[in-house]
Amino acid sequence: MNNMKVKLIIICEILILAIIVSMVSIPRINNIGKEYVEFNSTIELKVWLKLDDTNTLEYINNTFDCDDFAFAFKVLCVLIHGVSAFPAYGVINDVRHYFNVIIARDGGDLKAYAYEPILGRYNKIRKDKPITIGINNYKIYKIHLF
Ligand SMILES: [Ca+2]
Repeated sequence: MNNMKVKLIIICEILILAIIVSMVSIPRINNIGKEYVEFNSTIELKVWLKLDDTNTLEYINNTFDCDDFAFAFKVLCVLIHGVSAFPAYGVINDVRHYFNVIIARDGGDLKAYAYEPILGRYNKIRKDKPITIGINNYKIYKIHLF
């Protein structure tokens, strides 16, 4: 079986699993009218990210790479939790790298996290600081959210 067929089967399995999970637990979309839905707390976010196994998918260079991981993770977040996980890319030394931006409530504040679904690692995004994506610090001068 070629790699493309394996990828399609994995994606179909993820979607079926996400649909089944979403049928047994009602998505918590409680912010209708906003352009995003955040996690209710950073604790909830961290528990969910610990359970996420998107990083177990096989990375295939130029076929199933960073953008595919970011969009797959977005689908899982929307279907399973009813929350947003924006696929985003940062331009780093003229190279795009895709990751996810996730918003979580932290008391009365909102915090943004950069999630690297390839590695399953997250880091808080801090104003005027380089963004750490996975294990690398990037001085991203432009982020595009989808
Ligand atoms: Ca790709």
